[in-house]
Amino acid sequence: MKINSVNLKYVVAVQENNVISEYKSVEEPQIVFVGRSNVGKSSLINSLSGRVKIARISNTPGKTRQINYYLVNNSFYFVDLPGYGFAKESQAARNNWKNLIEDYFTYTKKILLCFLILDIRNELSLLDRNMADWLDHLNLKHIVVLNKADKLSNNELSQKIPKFQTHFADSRFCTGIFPYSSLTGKGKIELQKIMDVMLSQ
Ligand SMILES: Nc1nc2c(ncn2[C@@H]2O[C@H](COP(=O)(O)OP(=O)(O)OP(=O)(O)O)[C@@H](O)[C@H]2O)c(=O)[nH]1
Ligand SMILES: [Mg+2]
Repeated sequence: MKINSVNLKYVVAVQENNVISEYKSVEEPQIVFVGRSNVGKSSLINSLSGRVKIARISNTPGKTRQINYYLVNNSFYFVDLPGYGFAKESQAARNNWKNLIEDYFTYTKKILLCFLILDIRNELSLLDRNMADWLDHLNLKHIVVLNKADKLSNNELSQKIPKFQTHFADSRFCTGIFPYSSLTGKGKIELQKIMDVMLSQ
């Protein structure tokens, strides 16, 4: 897939506990990026887009606290969801996150694919498990992206990847698990091919 243009088109945020419902009007097909805070969702969007700075990244976890819609090639959206499991967050903020995400999945009809992003160095957390189960429950195809693969040696990678494969072996809608590095571009060709297939269907 050749990406010619990527533009931030909509931002949906929580205000005073009420979710702005603009996303209900976003009808175009969407590829969604979900995962724990700081795993590299925004970096993955930048990497796949070939743009260094389209999605904001930061060393401070919890950077993306709203839903950002990036229009790609004027035809579909990359959707950057706020990360879960951000430790320094109030209960109210967590509830807002939950409402926002639940509404997103409830009202968005054309989700082509989800990228569930994990940090390959970490174990699968309960929150990751819940998210994966939820995607299965919603009948949403998802690809597990084991990001930050540049942080591990080849030997460590060959031990880690099968462990994650075991975790997702019973998942009905998980259609692939790929190591990735937004830093080196490892795995990019594989994910591009998957997106091409989804977009052509
Ligand atoms: N080494 C390495 N660092 C990465 C990679 N991807 C992201 N990072 C770093 O991880 C940190 C978090 O990246 P973000 O892309 O902001 O993560 P996020 O998941 O969007 O975070 P939130 O918006 O807070 O949920 C940044 O310091 C990135 O530079 C990667 O593949 N390799
Ligand atoms: Mg982010």
